[in-house]
Formats: sequence, structure tokens, C-alpha cells
Amino acid sequence: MSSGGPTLPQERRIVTAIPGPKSQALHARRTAAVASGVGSVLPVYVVAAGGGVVVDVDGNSLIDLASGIAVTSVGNAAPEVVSRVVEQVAAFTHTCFMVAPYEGYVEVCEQLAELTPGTHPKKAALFNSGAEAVENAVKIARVHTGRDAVVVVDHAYHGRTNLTMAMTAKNMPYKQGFGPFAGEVYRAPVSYPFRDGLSGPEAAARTIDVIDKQVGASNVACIVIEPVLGEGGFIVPAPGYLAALAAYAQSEGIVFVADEIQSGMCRTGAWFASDHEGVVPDLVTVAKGVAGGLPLAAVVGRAEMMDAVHAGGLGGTYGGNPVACAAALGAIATMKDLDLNGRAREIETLLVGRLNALAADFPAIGEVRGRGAMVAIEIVEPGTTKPDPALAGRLSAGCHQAGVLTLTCGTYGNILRFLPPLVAPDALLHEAMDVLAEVTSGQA
Ligand code: PLZ
Repeated sequence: MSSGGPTLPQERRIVTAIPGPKSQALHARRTAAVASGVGSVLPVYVVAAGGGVVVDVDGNSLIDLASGIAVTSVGNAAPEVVSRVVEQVAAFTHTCFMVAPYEGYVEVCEQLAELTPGTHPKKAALFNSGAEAVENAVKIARVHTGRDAVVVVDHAYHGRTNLTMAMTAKNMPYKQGFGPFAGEVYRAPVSYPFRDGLSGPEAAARTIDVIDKQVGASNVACIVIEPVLGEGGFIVPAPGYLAALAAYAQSEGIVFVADEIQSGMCRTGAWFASDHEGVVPDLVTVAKGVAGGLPLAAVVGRAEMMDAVHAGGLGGTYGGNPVACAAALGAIATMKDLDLNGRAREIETLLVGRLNALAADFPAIGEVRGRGAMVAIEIVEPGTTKPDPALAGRLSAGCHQAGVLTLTCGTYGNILRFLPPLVAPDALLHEAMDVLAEVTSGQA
């Protein structure tokens, strides 16, 4: 058995075709056993990962610019995560917090109350997945307000469960054929500076107009929005947009929910992306990066809202599993010890610098954008804003063949995004950018 973690050689090493013969053999087994609706971006089968690399069964070492979709921010098999998980797994694996509680759950809630924006009294509840956290934020907002309507925005991604599918904007692949969807979900336009050219206040006025005229503020339980939109295209709303929307929510008694599942926990160079805009959400959903790869999610927010729900109204068998809580405490300790907020800002400087230089030579890059280590390029037909998803796909595939694990995203599928572990060394990030430059020059 290979061991991963930060001691793995931090190198790109390609020793077979990608995917190699052993991965291909595993893929044949998988094809017979795993439902084909479950995809994989790059079917190399992993045996170890850590720092900024993923090592496959054929011995290839790929540069990781995905972090398992913004999850392993502290790195794979981070020492502090591993040691706490090992200790916890040997002590006990599950009692169910609703049956017999334990300290780890309480401590995770205490830490999240401290780290989320605002100094008001806060409480938290723990769940297993991001979608589950979003659903529970909606439940809490509905009970607190006594209202039904949920407002979401264009390009939003909130999950794949029935309610969160309704909240997610993009049809393929997330929604096609899976209806009917949950009711009382309304979609409003968002700020997308590259495409709408509006200032933050102008874009907020447009969003608010739709809420007022088409839904009615007094019917709205909550507005749920990603402060940096993730799957929808790494869209950073124009400055002031989020603050104007949050102020509107407050004035109308609407719960303002920041879905920080992808953008939270140091990813953007702050504990939460809301911090960059000085926005204090009523409720924050947290998942992904919080537990170093183990499944854990949370809703954190104003104590009086969190406590609106009757006793027994929130929960689930596994929510806040003790092993996942131990992992979260290890991950949070690592974020503090290594100042991963500072590191994410360094990564932003490195990646944005390299990508801007590349954009000067490659006009299909319409925009370089993002915050911290959540950075992307939008691929368009040169000189226009017309999306070019085919080219984005070729660039990503070219990176994969050269041993760099990249992801695409976006409503139009034309965004190439970069989400390295925050512990990835500079040398690997530069090498990944060298590879991307080579791949783009082959496509120019
Ligand atoms: N909210 C903002 O980014 C998960 C999903 C990829 P779960 N994003 C990656 C895919 O194809 O399934 C996400 C998110 C935001 C909610 C979620 C949902 O989190 O843990 O996947 O349920």
C-alpha cells in the first residue's frame, strides 16, 4: 500500500500513456460495476496523493489543480488530519450525535462560529454533504421567517438533491430528466462583470427588481448565493453587489445565506469569501475544504435563527460523524498553523500573474479572474464574449495528457479553473503553468 501526504515526491512524472495500462484495466472493471451516470474527469486510478500531486496506479505523478473539487485545501493525507483521524477511528467510529453526543462535534461548531464572518452570537449544525447543508439552511430560514420562497441566481450551483437541483441553474448534466423539482424556488439575475458590464450596485438593483416584482419580498424566506460562483464559472460579482443584496435582505426580513461550500475555509485567501466584501451573512453553508477530504458539512449562523427550529427538527444518522469532526479539527489547525489564507493569496499572485502573461499571447482567454487559489480563465472566440467550450475542453485534455489535473466549469462549459491544494509548492504551480502555456501554443 502506498502512503500519501506531503512526503510524496513533489514532481510531475509521466511514465505511461494517460491513462496507463493499469488504470485502463481498472476502468474496464469499473465500467462493468459502476453506474455510468457517475463520471470521472480523468480516469487515472489513484493510489496516493499529497502536497500538490496525485499518484496513479501506473506510477504517474500528476500535478493536482483540482483538490478533489476544492476539498483537499490542506493537502491529501495532511499529517494533522491523519493523526487525529487515526486516534478517533481507534477510539470510536460512530454513536450518532442524536443518540449519544461527543466533544468533537461541539468543538467543530465552536470553531466555525469563531471563523465565519461577524461577531454576533452564532450556532451551528453538522451534516454530511454540501447539498445537505444547503437544504438545512433553507429549512432553518423557512421556520425562522414563516415564509416559503427561496431566491437563487443565474449560474448558481447548490447540489444534486431534489431541492438543491431546483436551486442549481444548469440543466445538463445536473437536472436533465430528474424533475419534477421542488417548488417555491425563484431565479434572479446575478452580477457577471465580464458579460453584463454592470457595477455592483447596478447589478444588485437588477436582482432586487426581479425579487420585488416577480416574487414579492414578503414571501421570501431566504436568498441563497455563492459569494464567488463556483460550478457556474468562477464568477466574482462586481464590488458592492453582495453587500447591496445583503442590505436589501436585512431590510426585508429575508435570511441572507452565503453558500461558501466551495469558496470557504481559506480557498479565496480569507476564511470565507464574504470577508472580502465585508458581508456578514445570516447563515453560511460550509463543506468541502473544512475536513481535509472527509465528508462533513455545516450550517453556521445567527443563534436566534439557528434556534428557530423545534427540538429534533434537524439531524441525520451520520451528520457530524466523529471521524469527520476529528478530520475537521486537524484541517482547521493546519490552516491556522500554515497560514493557508496567506498562502492562498500568494497562489493568487502566482497564478494570476502567469495567466495574465499567457492571455497576452492567447486571445481566446477572454478574462482571468478569481480570488486566492480559486482562479479561472474564460475561453471565448477571440475579440468576443462568445463562449468556446470546445477549446476549453481541448486545453483541459491537453493538460491531462501532460500530467496536469485541471477541471472545467461554467454554464457554457468554457471556463478552465485552477484549484490547487494550498500546500502545493510554487515550483509545481509554475510547472503546471508552463504546461498550460505549451498546450495553448499548440492550439493557437
Ligand atoms: N454548493 C457552492 O460547489 C459542490 C459538485 C460537483 P456536495 N460543488 C461540486 C458535482 O458535479 O457534483 C457544491 C458547491 C456549492 C453546494 C455544493 C454541493 O456539495 O458536497 O457535492 O453535495
